[in-house]
Amino acid sequence: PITKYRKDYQPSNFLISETHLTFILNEQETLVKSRLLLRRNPKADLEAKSIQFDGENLTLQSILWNGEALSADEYKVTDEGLELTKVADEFELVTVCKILPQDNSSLEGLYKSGDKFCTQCEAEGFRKITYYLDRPDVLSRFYVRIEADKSRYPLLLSNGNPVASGDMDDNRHFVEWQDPFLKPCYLFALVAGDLDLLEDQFITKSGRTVKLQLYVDKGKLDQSDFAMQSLINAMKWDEQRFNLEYDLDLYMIVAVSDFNMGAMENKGLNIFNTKYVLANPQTATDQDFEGIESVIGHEYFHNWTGNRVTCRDWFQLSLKEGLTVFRDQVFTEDMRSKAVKRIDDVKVIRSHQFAEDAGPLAHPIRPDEYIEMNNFYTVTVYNKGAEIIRMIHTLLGEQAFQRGMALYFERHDGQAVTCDDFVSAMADASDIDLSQFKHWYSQAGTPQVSINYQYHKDEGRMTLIVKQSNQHPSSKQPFLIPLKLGLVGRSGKPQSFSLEKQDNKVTETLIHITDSSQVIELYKVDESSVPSLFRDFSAPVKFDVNYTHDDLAFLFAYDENTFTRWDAGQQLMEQCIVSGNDALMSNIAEAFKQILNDSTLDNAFKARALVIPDLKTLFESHSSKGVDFLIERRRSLKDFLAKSLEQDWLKQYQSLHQLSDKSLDQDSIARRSIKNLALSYLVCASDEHAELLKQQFSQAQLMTEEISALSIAAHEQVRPAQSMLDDFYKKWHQEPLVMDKWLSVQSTIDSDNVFEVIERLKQDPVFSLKNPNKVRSLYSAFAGLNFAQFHRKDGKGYRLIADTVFELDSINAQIAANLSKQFSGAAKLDKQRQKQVAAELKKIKNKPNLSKDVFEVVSKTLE
Ligand code: B3K
Ligand code: ZN
Repeated sequence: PITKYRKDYQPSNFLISETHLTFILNEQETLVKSRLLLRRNPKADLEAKSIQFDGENLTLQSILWNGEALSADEYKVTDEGLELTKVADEFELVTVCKILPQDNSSLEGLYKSGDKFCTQCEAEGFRKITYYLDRPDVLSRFYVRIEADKSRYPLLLSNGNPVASGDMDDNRHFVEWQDPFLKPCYLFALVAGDLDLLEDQFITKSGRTVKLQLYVDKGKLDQSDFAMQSLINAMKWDEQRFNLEYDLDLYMIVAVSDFNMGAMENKGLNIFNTKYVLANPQTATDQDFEGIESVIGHEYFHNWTGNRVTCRDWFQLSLKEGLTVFRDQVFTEDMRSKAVKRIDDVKVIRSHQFAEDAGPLAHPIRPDEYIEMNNFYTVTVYNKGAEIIRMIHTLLGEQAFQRGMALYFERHDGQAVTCDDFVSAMADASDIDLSQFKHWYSQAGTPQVSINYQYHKDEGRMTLIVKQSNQHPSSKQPFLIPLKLGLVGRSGKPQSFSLEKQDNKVTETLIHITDSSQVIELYKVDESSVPSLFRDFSAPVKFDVNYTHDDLAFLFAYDENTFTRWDAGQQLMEQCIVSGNDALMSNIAEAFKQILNDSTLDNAFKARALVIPDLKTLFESHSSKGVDFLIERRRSLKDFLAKSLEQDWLKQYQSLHQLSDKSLDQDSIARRSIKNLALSYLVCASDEHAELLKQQFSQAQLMTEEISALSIAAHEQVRPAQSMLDDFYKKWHQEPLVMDKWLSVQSTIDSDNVFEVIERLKQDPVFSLKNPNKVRSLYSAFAGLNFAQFHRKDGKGYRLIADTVFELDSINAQIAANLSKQFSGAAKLDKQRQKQVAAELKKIKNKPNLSKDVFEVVSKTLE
C-alpha cells in the first residue's frame, strides 16, 4: 500500500467543467455513462501530456474522445484507474462503465441497502462509480439522468433540482437532475427506490420557500416527525446565530439501514443512517433524540461549512469537520443545556480522543500522511478539531468569531481551501495573532499542563506556576493555550481578583499560556481561595493541579462553573480509585449525598456528577496501575456508594419515578436520567430492588424507561434479566434499531459467558455482519464498553475481536478497520496482554488480500 503525503499536494492539471452522468439501473448490473468536459487548469502544468483518472472495480465498455474512438496506445486501464495519453486544452471524454451495486458490500460507491439503490462517495468512493478526477479540489457542474424500472423504483433522486422526467419502454422511467452549484464528486448522491415521504417547508429569512422532504422505508412515517422538526430548527438556528441561509429550493433526506457512518451531507440530498432519523418515544431513548437533532444539524450545517466552501485535499478534512462539529455542538448547547452538553463533549475527548492521541494512530487534526483516507475520520479530526475551533471562539469572542466566519465565506465561497485559509480569516477579522495557535493544526499529542498554586495571605496574592509539555514527537513547540479561570473563596462564593496590582477586580479571566513555563500572579485576593481552572474545559489538555482532596471536595461542592465543578468530582473519584485510599470513599459518599439532596441543582447535572469515571477514561490516564487493579477498585467504589447511600438512592428513585410523564422536554429528560442512575445504584446495592426493575420494565411506555431497566437488570446480573431480554426480543424483533440496543446490552455484560452469548447472537436472524449498525452493536460495543471481558487475562476477548476483523475485512474493509482500532491501546497494557494482542494482530496482518484499510491500522499498531 502507498502512503500519501500532505507535502506532495499539486493542483490538478485538468479541470472538469461539466459532468453528465446517465445511470441505467438494473437488477444484475448498472451501466454508468459519463460525459466529461475537460479543460486545462490555468494554475497547473500547462504542458501536461496525460491524465490519470481514478477508477476502481469498473468494467470499461466503451470510450470516446471528442466523439471519436481512441487507439489502444492512447489510453490504459489499470487497477487504480484510467490513464489517458491523448489530451487537448479542451476536450470531451465519454465512457460507459459497468458496475455491480448488488455485490457491493463495502457500502461505498453505488450499492444496495434493502431494495433501494444509494450512494456513499466521501472520501474516495466516487471512483467506484465511474472514471473521474476523484479529489475534492475538482469542482464541476453535475447533470444526472437516472433510468430504472418504474414499479420497483418509482423514486429516482439526485442532487439539486429535478428538471425532467418521463416514461420509457418496458415499464421503465427516467428523471433528470441538475445541481446549480459547483461541487466535488464526493458530494454526489443518487437514490432509487420506493419510499414513504414526509414533506414540510421552511421559509428562509429572505423569504424563499424551501421544500423539505424526508424519505423513509415504507411504514416508518410514525418515526419521522422528530427528524423533520430538527431540520427546521437547524435551519432557523443557522440563520440566527451564523447568518447562513439555505441556497436551493429543495432539501432531501433519505434514511437507509446499511450505512458505514452516521450520515452524509451530499448537496441537497443527505443520506442518513436510519439510526439518526427514525425515532418515536416508544422506540428511541432521550439520548437517541439528542443524537438525531445533532446529526441532522451537523449535515445541514455542512451546506456552508463543507459544501459551499470545501476542502482542497483530504488532509484538510478538519476544515469542514472540526468546524461543523463545533457548530453542531453549539446548536445543541443553544437548544438544550449548555453546561451539560459541555460535560458530555468533554467526556468524549477524555475517553476516546486522549487515547487516540497517546497511541500508535496519533495524528495532528490536519494529518500529514495516510494510506487509506477513511481511517482518518477520527475523534481527533472531528472532536479535537472542534475543540480547536472552540479555542479560536474563546480567544476571539462571539462577535469577532462571527466576523471571521463572514470573512471566510466572503473570500472562499465556491472554493476548495485549507485550514490555513480559515485561520487567516479569523486572524484578519480580529486583532488576534494566531501564528503560535496554528501549532494545534500541525502537532499531535495531548499537552500536559501542570499547575502549582500558592496563596500568599499577607499580600493577598495568588501565584500560579504553569508548565506545559507534550510527549508526542511532533510537538516540539509550545502551544497557545487559553486558560479560563476563577477563584472560589473559602465561603464558597466567587472570590474576585485583579491581574495587575492597580487593576479593577474581576471574578473570571482568560489567560493566554504561551510558554513552556509561565508564572501568573493574581492580586487583591482577600480570602484564601481555591483556583477553578480550565473552566468550560477551555483547552483540550490534560491538567494536574496541586489540589488537596479537600480542595477537590470543596470545588465539587461550590464551584459556580458547572464544568469545573463536575470535573472536581471526577478527579476526586479518580484519586480514590488509583490511590487505593479507602478513606476517601466516605468523603465521596458525603459529597454525593449533598448533591443528591440539593433541590436547587439541575437533575441533568446531578446525573453526570454522580457517575464514576468509566474504565476507558481511567485507563487512559492510569494505565500503569494495570487493568485488573482499576476494574477491581472501580467496582468497590461503586459498591460502596451504592450500599452506603442505599436509602438516598431509594428516596430519589421513588420521588422521581413517574411513568406517566412522557414529555421529551429538558426537565423530564433530566429527571429520567438521575432516576435511572439511582436505580442502577440501588440494584447494585441489593437484589431486593430487582422488583422495581421488573415493574419499570413491564409498565414502561418510553424506550428510555424500558431499556434503562433492561440494561441495569442485565449488567447487574439479577435473576429476572433473562426473561426480560426474551420479552424485549418478542416485543421488538421487527424493529432493527431497537434490536441494536438489545444486542449491545448483552455484549456489554461483564460475565464469563458473554462469549457464548455473542456467538449465539451472531447466529440470530436479527444479526448480520453486512450491516454496520449490527457490527457496532455487537462487537464494537463489546470491545469498547465491556472493558473487563475484552481485556480478559486469557486473551479470549482479543481473539473474538481479531477473528471478527478477519472475517469482516473481505465484506466491509472500512468497518473492519474501525473495529481493529480497538487494539490501539495495546502499548499501555501489561506485557502478557501486549503479547496476546500482538499475536492476534499478526494473524490479521497475514491474511491474504488484506485491505489497505485494515493493513494501515494493524501495521501502525504493531510498530
Ligand atoms: N462527511 C461524512 C463522513 C464521511 C465518512 C467517510 N468515511 C459525514 C459527516 O461528517 O458529516
Ligand atoms: Zn461532518
